[in-house]
Amino acid sequence: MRMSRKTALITGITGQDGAYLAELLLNKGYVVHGIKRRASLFNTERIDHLYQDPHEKGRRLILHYGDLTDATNLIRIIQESQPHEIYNLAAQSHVQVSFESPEYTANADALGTLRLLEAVRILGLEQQTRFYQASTSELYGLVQEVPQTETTPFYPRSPYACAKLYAYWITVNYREAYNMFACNGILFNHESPLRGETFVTRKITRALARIALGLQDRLYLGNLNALRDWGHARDYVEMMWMILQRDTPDDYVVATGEQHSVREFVTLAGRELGMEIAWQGEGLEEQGVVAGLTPRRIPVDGQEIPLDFKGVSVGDVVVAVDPRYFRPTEVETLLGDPAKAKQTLGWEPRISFPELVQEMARHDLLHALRDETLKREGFRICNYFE
Ligand code: NDP
Ligand code: GDR
Repeated sequence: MRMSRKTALITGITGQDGAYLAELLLNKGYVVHGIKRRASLFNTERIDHLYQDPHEKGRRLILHYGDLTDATNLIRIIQESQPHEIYNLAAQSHVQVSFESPEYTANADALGTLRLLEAVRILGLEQQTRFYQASTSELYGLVQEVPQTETTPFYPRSPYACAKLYAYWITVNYREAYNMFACNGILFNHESPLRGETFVTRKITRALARIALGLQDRLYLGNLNALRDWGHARDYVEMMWMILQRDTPDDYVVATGEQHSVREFVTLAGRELGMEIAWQGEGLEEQGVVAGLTPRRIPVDGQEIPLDFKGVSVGDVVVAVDPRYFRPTEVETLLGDPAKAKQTLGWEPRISFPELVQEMARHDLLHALRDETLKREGFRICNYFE
């Protein structure tokens, strides 16, 4: 008997989570449809390894141009793909940027979710299509309870969080009003080598790797005291899938239950790259100073990258505070309690905080080495006809 394949539609497939989720679902045998935005440059780098030529027969990854701000386009894509599962990961996901583009953020993150849910309803797919909404620990904002659970009251602190609050409740509302299998995953921060370069973890590993190879002098950061519950995106996308495989729809906190400061992240990432960073001064004057360097070879992807610290010395200030990265209203501390996800879904994060930092630091070291080699060696086009 021929088993029919499950079909999923991922909005935000070109983002960090979209890339990991697409890979996971393809490995599970799904046909995966993804929505990508039209851009003036290629924007599919994170999923290029999964790409299948449109001329290939039986291809299981199909990309559609689309945008969460365009309802007719969403209706057409859902009609064409007839998904069993929709994962709504698309969003203007940068908290600080949302203060600069609040209306766009509300349009994409809040109304975009409504447009998808309405599209499902307009097409009469309420009982066929399951819906996952990428909700966020930013909903807790000014935290009312520690640790945060599914019942902790929300107190959003940014236009991003306010938009996501609407998306959270409209998902619950469509579940209750139309009996849809619609769920929220309230995910705490999750990172990886695929993380966008302007989120703090990736900004740190990328900058420290470049400092270690003499490509950059200093890393400027905002609030070093911010505390986050950081997990690995690869672990978290598995939870998204598990949430939609249950018999009944529900909302779940996904977190590690462990908290670290931005400063601790810097210290650990520095250590991974052979740089001991000591902290001195306070507030705006606080600085991260190189207190020790350990030249060594770091194994990355089967290669050994030599670290001889030609461009950096003990005593150099490599981290400084720049108030431009402060937010008008900050989320100082987040710590999740994933007990419900663990008990109900049997979920356990597999990748520890030190392992996450190590993977990101090593990945960015490889990238920095590529840039450094190009800078040192230059690029010459050979004349094959000589
Ligand atoms: P990214 O910023 O890496 O990816 C966002 C994706 O959304 C990209 O594919 C982006 O496209 C796409 N996108 C943005 N605006 C639109 C739009 N108007 N129409 C269609 N697509 C759009 O985010 P993450 O992968 O980290 O996060 C995935 C989701 O989970 C987001 O909704 C985020 O808010 C939420 N979330 C993330 C957490 C985290 O720690 N990573 C924690 C909790 C929630 P393009 O590539 O073209 O920019
Ligand atoms: P966050 O992630 O706002 O939690 O949202 P981000 O990495 O941007 O900030 C985390 C904390 O670090 C502080 N910080 C800095 N942040 C950035 N980006 N750049 C800096 O230079 C810097 N210095 C200090 C921030 O103030 C903050 O306290 C992420 C996004 O993925 C959201 O989409 C998601 O919903 C939440 O995580 C959970």
